[in-house]
Amino acid sequence: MNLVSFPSSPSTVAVRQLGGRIGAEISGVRLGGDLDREAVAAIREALLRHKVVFFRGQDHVDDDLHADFAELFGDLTTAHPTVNTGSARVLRVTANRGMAANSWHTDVSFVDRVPAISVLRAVALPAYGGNTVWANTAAAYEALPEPLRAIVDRLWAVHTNSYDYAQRDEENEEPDANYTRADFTAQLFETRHPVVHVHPETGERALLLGNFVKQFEGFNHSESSTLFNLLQTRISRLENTIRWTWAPGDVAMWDNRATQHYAVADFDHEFREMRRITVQGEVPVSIDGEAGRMISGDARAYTRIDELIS
Ligand SMILES: O=C(O)CCC(=O)C(=O)O
Ligand SMILES: [Fe+2]
Repeated sequence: MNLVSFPSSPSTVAVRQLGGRIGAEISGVRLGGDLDREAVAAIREALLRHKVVFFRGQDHVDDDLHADFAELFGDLTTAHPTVNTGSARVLRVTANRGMAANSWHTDVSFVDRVPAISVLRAVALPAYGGNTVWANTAAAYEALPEPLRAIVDRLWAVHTNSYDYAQRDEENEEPDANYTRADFTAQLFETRHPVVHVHPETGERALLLGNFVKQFEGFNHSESSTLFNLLQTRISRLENTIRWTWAPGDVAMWDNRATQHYAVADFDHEFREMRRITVQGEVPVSIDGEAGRMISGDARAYTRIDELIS
């Protein structure tokens, strides 16, 4: 049998900046596992610079191509530390009651090895609404006034999957039609992370917060809440964000180490399905070089995907 080797698909990656602080659209690339090294390097560079990048017209992408593409950027995680949505690598995010991940978060920040990159594709879209918004947490840090930086530079937060600062809304008790809050918290994870971490690729300092934060070390609950709101408000101010109106075939890819995101729950009872594949990250490290550490739970299986896919 002859082995025919196909040359990798020629791509001319074009990057168009969409916002002053965050967001770019990438064209000239057909997503899959066969991109050449130059294309992968160009996408990575755009991602690190713009924090979230969007690809349009990727209707050919299925779960396998989605995973093949994501894997060009690093080893994958399992779908989720606790939620099993039917596939080892793909997290299905579905909603048919107008609910969504409508609180600001960094994905899976409650484990030690916070994912590096998330790649999300639209599978079924509502007729209206259901946008997703991303915020740049490195730019938010940069914009902090000096006295506030002095506090956060040495501040540590406890992140947990059983707590959600933003999820105080009774209506949104079950955020997703695909799994319940009980599934989400089936196993308790608690991890302490520096509020300011040094990005392992860019060296930038970025705020690591979001709705999995339970409390700041050294502050009581009410003080934590005040400080949390002060910082979160700076992260999510509109100038620091980009809002994406999804079209079929769209894929978004974000640097989870320098962003938070929020899915807007304004699509009534329309059905919406997104699928996410996640690239493994490293343990966040503080300005002083101290790494985050798990307090409860064991998340090692989350990054040992090879044992799950045979
Ligand atoms: O549904 C969305 O647009 C985003 C959901 C989400 O938070 C995620 O996929 O990480
Ligand atoms: Fe998310």
